[in-house]
Amino acid sequence: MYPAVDVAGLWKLRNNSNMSGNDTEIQQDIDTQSEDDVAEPPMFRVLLLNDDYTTMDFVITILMGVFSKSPEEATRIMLNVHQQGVGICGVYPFEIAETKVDTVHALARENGFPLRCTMEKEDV
Ligand code: TYC
Repeated sequence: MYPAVDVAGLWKLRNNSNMSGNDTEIQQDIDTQSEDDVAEPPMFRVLLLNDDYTTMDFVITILMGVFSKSPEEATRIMLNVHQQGVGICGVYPFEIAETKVDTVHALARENGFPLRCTMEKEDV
């Protein structure tokens, strides 16, 4: 007895061996696009802004605790923000950047500081 299903036909379908040249190109375009989408999520810079009231020690503590910087790197970034007005704390996917901004604001308010933090999309 022969099987009720066309095994050879299904095998061809599975291997795309029945595709015309044009179908194959379209399928490759789709494959390439979805690979790019998965590989490169948009990234966001998290920026710290200077003010006249937040203590240097508090900013260093934030950079170490929220952005995982070493004491030396945290001090360098803090001084850069103090002198230039703004500085980059790190670059993250959207939701992580947003959570870090919220965490900085929450810790600053809890401790009575007006420290501000913002995020901006990186150019692709
Ligand atoms: N300018 C603040 C001071 O002199 C220090 C400071 C640095 C505040 C960085 C905020 O993001 C900041 N105490």
